[in-house]
Amino acid sequence: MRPAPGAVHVPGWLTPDQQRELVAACRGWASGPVPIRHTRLPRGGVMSVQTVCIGWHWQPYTYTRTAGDVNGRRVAGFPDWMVGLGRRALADAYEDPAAGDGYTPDTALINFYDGQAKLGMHQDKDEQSGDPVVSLSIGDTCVFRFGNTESRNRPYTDIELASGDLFVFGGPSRFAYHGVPRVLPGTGDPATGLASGRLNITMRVTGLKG
Ligand code: MD5
Ligand code: FE
Repeated sequence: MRPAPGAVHVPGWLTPDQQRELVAACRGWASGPVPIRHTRLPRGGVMSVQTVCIGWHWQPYTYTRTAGDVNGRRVAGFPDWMVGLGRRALADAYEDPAAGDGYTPDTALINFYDGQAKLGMHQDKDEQSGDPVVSLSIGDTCVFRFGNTESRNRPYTDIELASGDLFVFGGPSRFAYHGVPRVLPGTGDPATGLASGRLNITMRVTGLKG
């Protein structure tokens, strides 16, 4: 499904085994050198989503190698196997075996949503690269709001993202506004290892050096 140019939704892309392995890996990162936390916003707010980063540490609105807002430690490295997963995601989404060639994501934001968590409409523009974002969802289904590049307001399209779904945001959709207005509790399969809630992994290319 292609909701917009460059945006591709591939339902059920991850196998149950891959989902379980990703949940286990994310659990390790969540309790790794920089534990998962509710990100604080510069104006005093706190995000309802909990985030742990690998490769680079994101905080609004910058990427650093160390987590100055958590414990000052360096985040875990971005593993080669995840680069491979990102390349296969692009090849499958764009139905072009070469589409992932040269794609080298160097950070992932791993978001955990409990039943009440939401993500307001925003753009991802802290990266110095227009390379695609690869999004993987596991656990409870959510309503994902896919907007336009002009403003956080209408027109937008609400799409359900379920466990195992791949979404690639490339081309003109890379800088579209988007958000998660709600999670649908009880829709996930505990066999993934997530008893409740939603996990979303987004791989990105920061375009940063060092
Ligand atoms: C999520 N995460 O479901 C989403 C998936 C975030 C975030 O939004 O910033 O952590 S990533 C969705 C995304 C990325 C880049 C572009 C667009 C969507 N888009 O154009 O809609 O937790
Ligand atoms: Fe985003």
